Amino acid sequence: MQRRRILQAMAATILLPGIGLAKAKPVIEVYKSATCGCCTEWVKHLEANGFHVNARNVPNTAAYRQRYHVPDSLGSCHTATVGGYALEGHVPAEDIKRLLKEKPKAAGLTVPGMPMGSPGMEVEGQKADAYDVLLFRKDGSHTVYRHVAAQ
Ligand SMILES: [Cu+2]
Repeated sequence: MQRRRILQAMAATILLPGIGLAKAKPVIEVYKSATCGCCTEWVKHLEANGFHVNARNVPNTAAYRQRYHVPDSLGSCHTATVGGYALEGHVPAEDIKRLLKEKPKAAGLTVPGMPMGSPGMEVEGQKADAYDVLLFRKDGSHTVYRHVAAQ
């Protein structure tokens, strides 16, 4: 009986902080132009996957790429930040969750350009292109974080 009570107490201390974390959804700050429709669709994708999003319309998105060390060659339509990382373009929510869990040494994730079929870039009746989610560093180097196959 004694042993069981200790185990219950341990379970409570292990589980309770976890419940607290699950409630506090990570906030993603998004910088986009006012006319960007696919940016808004990406924001909806994030919210549907449990993120809180603060989207701001800015006159010059390039300034945010520069601020958050996104190489020009890896740029897309919007820049965002979460948990000290930058997110460029139509990065899928599942990769953001993995990023926040694994916390790699990097500046952030980017999906360069605007691949057809990436979150926010879905077009009815259009096939999804293959694309890479890239992990990039402040020095401009990058590696493939995940390859997404064509569909
Ligand atoms: Cu876009």
